[in-house]
Amino acid sequence: MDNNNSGEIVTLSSTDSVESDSTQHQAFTPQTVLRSWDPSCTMQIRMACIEDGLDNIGFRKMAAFVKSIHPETAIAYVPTGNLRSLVRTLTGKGGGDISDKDIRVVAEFLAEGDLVGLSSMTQYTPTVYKIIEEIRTINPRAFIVWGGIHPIIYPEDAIEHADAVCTGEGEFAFESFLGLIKNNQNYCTAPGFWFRTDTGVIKNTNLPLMSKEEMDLLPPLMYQDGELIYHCDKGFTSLHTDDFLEFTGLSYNTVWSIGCPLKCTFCGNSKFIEYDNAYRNLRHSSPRTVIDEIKRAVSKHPHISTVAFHDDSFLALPYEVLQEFCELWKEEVRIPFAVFGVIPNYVRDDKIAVLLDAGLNRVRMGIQSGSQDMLDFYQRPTPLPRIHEATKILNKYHKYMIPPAYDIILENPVETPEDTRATLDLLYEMPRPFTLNIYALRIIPNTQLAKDIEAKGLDVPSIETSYHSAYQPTLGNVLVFVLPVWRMPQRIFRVLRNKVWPTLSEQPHYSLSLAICRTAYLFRRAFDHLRFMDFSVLPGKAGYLLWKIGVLHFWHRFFLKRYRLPKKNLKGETNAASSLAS
Ligand code: B12
Ligand code: SF4
Repeated sequence: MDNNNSGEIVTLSSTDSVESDSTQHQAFTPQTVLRSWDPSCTMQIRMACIEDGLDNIGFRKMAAFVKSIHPETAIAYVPTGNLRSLVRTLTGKGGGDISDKDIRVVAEFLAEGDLVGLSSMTQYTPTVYKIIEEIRTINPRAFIVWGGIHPIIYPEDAIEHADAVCTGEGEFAFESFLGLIKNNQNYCTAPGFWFRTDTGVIKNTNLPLMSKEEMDLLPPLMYQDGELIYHCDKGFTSLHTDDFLEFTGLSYNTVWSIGCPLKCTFCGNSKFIEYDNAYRNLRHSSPRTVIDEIKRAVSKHPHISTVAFHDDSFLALPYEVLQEFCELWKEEVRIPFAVFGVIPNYVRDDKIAVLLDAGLNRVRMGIQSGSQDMLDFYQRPTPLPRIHEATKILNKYHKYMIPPAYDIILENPVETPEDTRATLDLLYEMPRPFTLNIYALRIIPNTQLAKDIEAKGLDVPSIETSYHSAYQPTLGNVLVFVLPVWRMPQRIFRVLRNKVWPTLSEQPHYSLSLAICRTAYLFRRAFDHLRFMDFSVLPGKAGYLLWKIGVLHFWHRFFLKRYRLPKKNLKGETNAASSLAS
């Protein structure tokens, strides 16, 4: 499609990449937007993130960028629930849904924009579909763009609802898209987007991945910079500090490095790498930039007492980069931080030591299964001996850290009895203390795992079904909850593990035992966080009050053991830190 300077639309040239698509939309065609938008008027952009929390890291990056290039942009968060709510966690309820009435109010707000930008993961797609539908009825001329993880992983689905979907990093793609609209050029040529037109879907390729230098130039993530938040039944209000306390407690959540060298079949990464193999390489802004981002957040919320890095493979960063980061951290930030997305293959003693010395207080590592066959099925090149080694390294520092959390996937229908039991064996032998992030297998549509499971003719719930609410009450699952809390005598364990069967097998159910053991496991986790006065998973005002009256500071200063790196390592030697000091 092309349009001339007067804003008239001409038909697509044969060189435009159009694939025929049966999808048609009655109310909208891109032409209507081009005609309706008068370049002498200021275009209003309204953006919203539909997810069950306030982390929204990619959206906040994107929103900050859009606002920087187009100040007439209103930004809102629409939490569908509270991912860290204590009640929801204890009752095993998922992220929550918002009512049709709420959807209408959200849509009314968004429909005031000429351009609407939505962002979400796959879990929230039913809500996003409804919001889009409502926007159409209120303002059929609004042009709706959908970005975030869902359109990246499953653009074929997202484009059936939105007018355009962003299939990769959003910043420069959107800049180019907006530039084309503002210059009355054919915006359907914007890279990194798919467009739905009357004649089919235009699929443009993504821009090259952002370089480190470009990352340094991006504005910092939106963080209480005039955004709005939607409260069910109450409507939109300005985002307030209390909202952060409610959703993220005393923590600040961010992502520094992007990319992961692996491509496990259940993970979105398999898709990112399919688009661009360069996604395997870690890219990150300079340590200076990320430290400044965190200092900015702390200057707004001095109560921030933990920073959680959700990078996919933080420990794959080179030692020298980590060291530079740690030196800045110790000088300028000086609060505990947590590293998630740890891959066993990259756990190195010296890296853990340098991070601990700077303030690391928690790690989360993916294990997924104790069966080599299952790891192979997930195409996860993290051999069991490497997993053992990683847990030992982490355990060496257990006095200085909240017990590490290991991700485990349960309920894979492909498992044999030996596979299910192998995971229990691994957990039984693992050095303690540790805790687990226990996931029942869910399928992210359009990933390799989705294809593998379909090819086997099996049925696994999709990602929209909560991970945490629907554990099968099998003996195997009960034991998974017991083992982080209690290492039972070996004889009892041997007897019990031999009675374990994969989820799909006919077997007795232990609903009450599962509920009791899960509650004990959750209490144990909460207790471990309280021991470290860590309020990153315990949202609400209690942590804030303790911070305010100085308890947190006192506790950290006088009760917690701090790891100190031996002096020779501080001078830049990269050998393993062997001696521990408190
Ligand atoms: C950080 C993170 C979290 C954090 C924060 C979540 C958040 N909303 O920021 C926490 C811990 C809360 C979390 C939880 C969950 N997560 Co998570 N998480 C991630 C992780 C590791 C990084 C996301 C990120 O920030 N990337 C960096 C940013 C820069 O990229 P981005 O988000 O894609 O944003 C860019 C573009 O999408 C685009 N963009 C974004 N919004 C918009 C809007 C418009 C209009 C446009 C044009 C463009 C655009 O521009 C952005 C900047 O370049 C990803 C894995 C990954 N590599 O992406 C998984 C991932 C997103 N999580 C996933 C899942 C499944 C979950 C959970 C459901 C369960 C779980 N396994 O932990 C929960 C759900 C909780 C919730 N609140 O919704 C899946 C999502 C799969 C899917 N199809 O939905 C992923 C992909 C991991 C995986 N298993 O594959 N997660
Ligand atoms: S290691 Fe983690 S982030 Fe990397 S592909 Fe596997 S699951 Fe995804």
